[in-house]
Amino acid sequence: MSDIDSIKNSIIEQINSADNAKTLDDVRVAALGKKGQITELLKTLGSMPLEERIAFGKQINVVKAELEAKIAEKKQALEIQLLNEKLKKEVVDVTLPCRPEIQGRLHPVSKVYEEIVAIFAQMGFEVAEGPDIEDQFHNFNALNMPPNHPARQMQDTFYINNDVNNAFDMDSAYVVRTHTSGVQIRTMEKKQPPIRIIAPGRTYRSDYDATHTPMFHQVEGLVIDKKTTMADLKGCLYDFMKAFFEVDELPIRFRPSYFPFTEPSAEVDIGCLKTKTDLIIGAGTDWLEVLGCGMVHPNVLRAGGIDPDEYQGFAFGAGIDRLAMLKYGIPDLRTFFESDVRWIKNYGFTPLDFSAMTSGLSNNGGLAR
Ligand code: 2U9
Repeated sequence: MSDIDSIKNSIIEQINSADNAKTLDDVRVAALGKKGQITELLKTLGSMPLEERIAFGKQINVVKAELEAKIAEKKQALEIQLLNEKLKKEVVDVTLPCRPEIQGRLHPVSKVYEEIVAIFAQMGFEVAEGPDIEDQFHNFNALNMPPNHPARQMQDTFYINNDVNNAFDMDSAYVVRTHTSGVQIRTMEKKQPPIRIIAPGRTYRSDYDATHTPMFHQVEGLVIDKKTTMADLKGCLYDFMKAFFEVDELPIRFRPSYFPFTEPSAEVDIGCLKTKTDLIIGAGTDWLEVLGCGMVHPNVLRAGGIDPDEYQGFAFGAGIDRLAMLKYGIPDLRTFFESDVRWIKNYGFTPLDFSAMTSGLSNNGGLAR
């Protein structure tokens, strides 16, 4: 066996027996580093006669490439071994029962979601759902928001770039829905009136402070029939508010407002008492904004395939998270989505006390806090 072969075999043996990344790297440096065995051999080439230099040079380079490949292979094997050991150590048995001191809690948003569904179900509404990723027709155009409408601007809406060539086209791009209104458009496309639905779900806008998070929850409602009027809208929302806030007498006022998808439009306030530390709903002389609503704009009915000369309807929208903050006295919206176990212990609900109109809506006795 030539000298170079025995050097190679000895290095391969060292590579094979290295059992961690540090030892392997030491072997690499000792063989291929600046003063490594193979590098030293290369240095002897200069003093050789030409023919011998060519042949020996070739031989060393082949050995060098072979050793580099062996080291890379071993490095990968060691990394996989390390990962497998880590995974084995960190394995979690998800079938184990929960420890009693960390019993699961229902998030206030889930609780309020259930309460809202229970109230509207009692009134004969169906729950409708739709995609979180919407096309611009269902999120904007059909809602009487033509291109260049301020609500479509970049700072509010998250646009999705799904072009394989990364060529972003603002006009054809999909969006993550800025409201659940696309669900109502899709319902109108599928079904002629009478329509009586609520559309609760996640919505997304580029905004972040104590009362805004980039993902939030909305519930919207839509009622369409031959003779649906603003009086029906007022009665429906009044009954909803009283049931939701669990008060028998509730001052409520409708303030004229503007939304592109409704005409006339209104914002709804409820009477309350604001003190330095408390908010009491249904008492006092202060007002609190809780909802937006109006009669569905004829252009919106038409976009959904419904004849505005035959049918009319009302719609409303509210923030579920905001309703949860008001009902359960939670001051900062950002804390809702931080997954802090202390927060959910404080503000969460026992999961088995489900919300129903027949058994007391919020099950206050079952409050986890
Ligand atoms: C269709 C027709 C009309 C839904 C409506 C509002 C008023 C409204 C806001 C409440 C708080 C959004 O989360 S929020 O910022 N919404 O004020 N929403 S009317 O109107 C529709 C929807 C769909 C087909």
